[in-house]
Amino acid sequence: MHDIRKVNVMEGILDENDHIAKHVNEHLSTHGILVINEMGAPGVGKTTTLKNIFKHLEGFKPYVIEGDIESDLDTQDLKGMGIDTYQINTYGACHLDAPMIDHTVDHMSFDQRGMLFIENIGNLVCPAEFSIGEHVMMLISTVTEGSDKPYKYPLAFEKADIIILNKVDLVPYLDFDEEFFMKGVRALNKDVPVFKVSGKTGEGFEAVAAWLMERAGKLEIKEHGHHKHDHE
Ligand SMILES: Nc1nc2c(ncn2[C@@H]2O[C@H](COP(=O)(O)OP(=O)(O)OP(=O)(O)O)[C@@H](O)[C@H]2O)c(=O)[nH]1
Ligand SMILES: [Mg+2]
Repeated sequence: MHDIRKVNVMEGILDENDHIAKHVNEHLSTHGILVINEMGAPGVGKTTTLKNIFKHLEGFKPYVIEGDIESDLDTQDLKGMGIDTYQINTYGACHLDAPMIDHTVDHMSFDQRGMLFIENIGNLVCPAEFSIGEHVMMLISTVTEGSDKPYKYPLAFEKADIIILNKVDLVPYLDFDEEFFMKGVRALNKDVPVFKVSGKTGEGFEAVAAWLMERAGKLEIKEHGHHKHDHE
């Protein structure tokens, strides 16, 4: 009995979250903003990835929401580079949710078409369960975490629209098995693009930025065609 009630409550929370996520998605779509939910374990290079992508964005202004349990270190870092960045602190919660994003977006002004990058809480489990209004779920994985991660943490890999495999500069020092990694990814997500990059050398990010710009370009065309409900 207790178990059944628990499930129902959880479903209610997810329904309410998805409802607000849809609202956020529609609101930002009409402003010509592509929303990217960036996920990955602590220290995989989420902030480093953003900085590297920004170097290659042309015609799209980057906006950032930083999610952290505590501190605003990443926000200060990005603000120092002149990036429009807003901080959310969850003080314990292991993921961002749609109401948090909805509330934060209300305080932001989107004066140019662009991309809103939301760096989720460093965690490979909880963020994958909650939509926050994104058009694109971007998962950061690394060669340092080991090649078995798709098998152990499948949901994030299954839901990803794009996977970044970071820290490839460290491959010579590790025993990362790329074939095993890719086999795990493909079993969950047949067509997801996987980009190999290094936040240290900057290699690979031009292609990531190009992929995002193409995706954002499609959003704009759709807007002009009056298809506001972009939920690919
Ligand atoms: N060698 C190497 N180090 C990297 C690479 N990318 C990031 N790092 C380092 O990894 C550490 C963590 O990078 P961050 O970008 O802060 O990672 P994060 O995922 O944003 O971390 P949290 O926000 O704390 O979860 C930093 O010391 C980076 O310099 C890479 O491609 N190669
Ligand atoms: Mg970070």
